[in-house]
Amino acid sequence: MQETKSTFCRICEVGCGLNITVENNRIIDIKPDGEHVISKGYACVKGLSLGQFYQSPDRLTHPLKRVNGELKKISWDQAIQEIGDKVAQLKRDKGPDSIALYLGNPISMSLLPPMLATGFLQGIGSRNLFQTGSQDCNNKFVVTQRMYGMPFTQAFPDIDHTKLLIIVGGNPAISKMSFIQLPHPTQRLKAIEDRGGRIVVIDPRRTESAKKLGEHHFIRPATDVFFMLGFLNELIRRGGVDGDRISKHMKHYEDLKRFADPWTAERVAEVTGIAAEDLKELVASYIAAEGAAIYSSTGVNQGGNGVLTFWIQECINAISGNLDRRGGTIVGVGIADLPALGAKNKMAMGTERSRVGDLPSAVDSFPAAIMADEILTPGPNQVRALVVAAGNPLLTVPNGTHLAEALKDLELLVCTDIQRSETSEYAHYILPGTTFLQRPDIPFLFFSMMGMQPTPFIQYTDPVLEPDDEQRDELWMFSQLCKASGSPMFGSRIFQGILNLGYSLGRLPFLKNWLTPAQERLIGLVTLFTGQGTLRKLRKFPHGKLIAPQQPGNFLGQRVLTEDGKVDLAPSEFLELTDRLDGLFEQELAQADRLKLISKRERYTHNSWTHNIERMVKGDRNTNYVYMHPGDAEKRSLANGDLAHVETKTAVITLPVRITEDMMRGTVAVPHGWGHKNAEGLSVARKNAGANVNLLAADGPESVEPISGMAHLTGFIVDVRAASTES
Ligand SMILES: Nc1nc2c(c(=O)[nH]1)N[C@H]1C(S)=C(S)[C@@H](COP(=O)(O)OP(=O)(O)OC[C@H]3O[C@@H](n4cnc5c(=O)[nH]c(N)nc54)[C@H](O)[C@@H]3O)O[C@H]1N2
Ligand SMILES: Nc1nc2c(c(=O)[nH]1)N[C@H]1C(S)=C(S)[C@@H](COP(=O)(O)OP(=O)(O)OC[C@H]3O[C@@H](n4cnc5c(=O)[nH]c(N)nc54)[C@H](O)[C@@H]3O)O[C@H]1N2
Ligand code: SF4
Ligand SMILES: [Mo]
Repeated sequence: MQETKSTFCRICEVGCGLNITVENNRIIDIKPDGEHVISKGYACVKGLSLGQFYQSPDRLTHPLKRVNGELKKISWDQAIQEIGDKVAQLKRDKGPDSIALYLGNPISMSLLPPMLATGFLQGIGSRNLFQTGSQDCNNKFVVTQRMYGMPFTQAFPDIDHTKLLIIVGGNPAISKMSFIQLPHPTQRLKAIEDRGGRIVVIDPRRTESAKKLGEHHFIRPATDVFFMLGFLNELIRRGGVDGDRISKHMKHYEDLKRFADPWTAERVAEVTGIAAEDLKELVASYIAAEGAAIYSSTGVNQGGNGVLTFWIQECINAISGNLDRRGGTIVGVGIADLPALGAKNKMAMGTERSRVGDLPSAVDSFPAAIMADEILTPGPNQVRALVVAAGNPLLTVPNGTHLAEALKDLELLVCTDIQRSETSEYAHYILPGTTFLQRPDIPFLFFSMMGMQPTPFIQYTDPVLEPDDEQRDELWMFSQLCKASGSPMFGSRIFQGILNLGYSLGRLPFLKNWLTPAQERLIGLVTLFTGQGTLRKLRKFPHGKLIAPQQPGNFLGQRVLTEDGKVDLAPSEFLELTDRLDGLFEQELAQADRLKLISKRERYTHNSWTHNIERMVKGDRNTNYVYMHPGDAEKRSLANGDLAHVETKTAVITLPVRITEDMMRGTVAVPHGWGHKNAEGLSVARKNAGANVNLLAADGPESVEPISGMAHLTGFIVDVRAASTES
């Protein structure tokens, strides 16, 4: 019998409402949910094409073990026992840190799986957590930890009231944004202009967003820190600061002012490529606007200076009086006050140092860009086993060549995924997990718990599909791994004991429905304790339920979690980091005529994992390209469609060229997530391989950004030449 169920997509942060028609556990149709309280009938091609994923013969349905180089189906009992034994042996012989976890992006969009995976690592007692935050956003967490006292305190632009929004290094039209939950972002942002406001996009590419929304300024890649500095300098010069707010709620303003003093609009223009007059006009408009905000995203985060850039951005929003103001930026309140809870329990504030490179942890994890070194560098606590939970680091972290070498060296590599991947080609065991449509959920943690929602709502979804064959959910999988390795989840014997007992008794047919520990039950506890009611109540709102709107004016003086409750405008660690800026400025001037490479996200591909869906790689979408300006192409005798080598000290990749005026001169863009030619288990992606741009990026402790450990994935120097020419 056909049945249509309302749920929400969890591919990206938006979480669009979907109506999915199912028959015999198969998807018949996916439509946007017109009644959804925030997405209101909006969904993108990725969510709507999911049905094709479920038709693929490449889906994982059984645990696999590599035996003499071949993958063989094995039972769960065997997989759990063998992995558990190996983990226990390594923990005993080489210490808990010899076991590491890489937590990928896709399951992090769901509430429980990331907690359960880290609960497994915590149970073992290992510090070696790696996660995609060091590829996309850890700079933001470390900045707000120092400025506001907690990484989970994140301000977002008050989209529905702002008069001026400056978007730096984000492309809402394609990515649908990050650190703010905004379905149909272009429509929602367009409304700013319709109200007579202004949107300005700062990007080395004339992006889809720049074309649809407002004005655009090209910026030389990875010079955003100088743009922000020039902005700050001009803001102070023009007296665009709110002295009252500063003296009441902030500290170290004088240090900030002193530091900004030499960075005039004229000076920074030399490296950013944004004319001093344009910057001055923008600052004047920012000051004049009744509510303005600067927002930045991965184009800044991944550029090697994400900490300094985001810090200065936050200072601009704060000292101008726009932080915690209508039309400025808002620090939302989630269904739970995660920042306060986190501060009380010292969550994500760890100060561990990595074994290799002595780097600090950020939000309790180490940079994924040192994972290969942690595996390959001999000595006590060397990583010997890696569990990859919904990740494909081989394609998504810098220098996949080095990582491949490291993965080969591991004594144990376990990948849990929904299909095979480039990373799992090196795995000893591959475990079939569930997809988000097979799990119950509430909206993404950032939004439900950190309140980064312009229109707050709560929604509960039951699973839409049952697991197929031997697919298993993360609660079962990680609790079984914990049990088999003798390491209770979260290090709690009580919690593990309850899970064990539940699963054992749940085997008895008449108790099955009562005692099987289900993810639903845990989520039910979360909704109950956060005052959202029982799941039974929430099920009455299948399209979501609006909750109290976010308000400005309740953060400063009330929810700032630094010791004295004041916003720290100049944390000493950041001031120390500014020593590097003069050198960087000189370096920029010296390399002004070199090409820089930037990232580019595409409408049809999601990081590395949607390339096995036929529709996503149809026609000329069958590869990634090198996008370049006509002038840069001509100089290298490259015509549209020619093959070009793109080269750094780390590697050379070869791709067809696309010539476009949308690129800033001196900049080339290559989409990431490609390079599937060795993916045995991905029949479609393999034929539409493209090349892995991250082979060009450097890894290792020297290559990551200080403090945040962010990988440097955009804005680095490359050489491009026709593939027909020899080097
Ligand atoms: N279709 C699609 N959507 C996605 C994803 C996907 O892979 N595909 N990924 C999802 C994920 S995991 C995330 S984290 C979000 C990210 O969401 P966004 O941060 O919005 O990501 P991008 O679309 O890559 O936008 C980054 C922009 O930065 C620009 N840029 C690159 N280098 C620089 C620089 O040095 N300075 C400046 N000012 N700009 C620069 C790029 O040209 C690009 O326009 O997107 C999510 N949404
Ligand atoms: N050059 C460059 N590199 C980048 C970026 C960039 O902009 N430029 N962006 C970075 C960003 S923002 C991110 S977030 C990272 C992403 O990095 P990763 O998380 O490592 O990679 P993904 O491609 O998102 O997906 C990882 C795997 O998860 C699997 N998967 C999907 N859904 C599920 C599920 O429900 N359960 C399980 N078990 N597995 C599932 C997929 O099949 C895939 O194999 O990449 C980063 N890398
Ligand atoms: S915008 Fe994001 S959440 Fe919405 S359908 Fe597309 S991928 Fe899914
Ligand atoms: Mo991301």
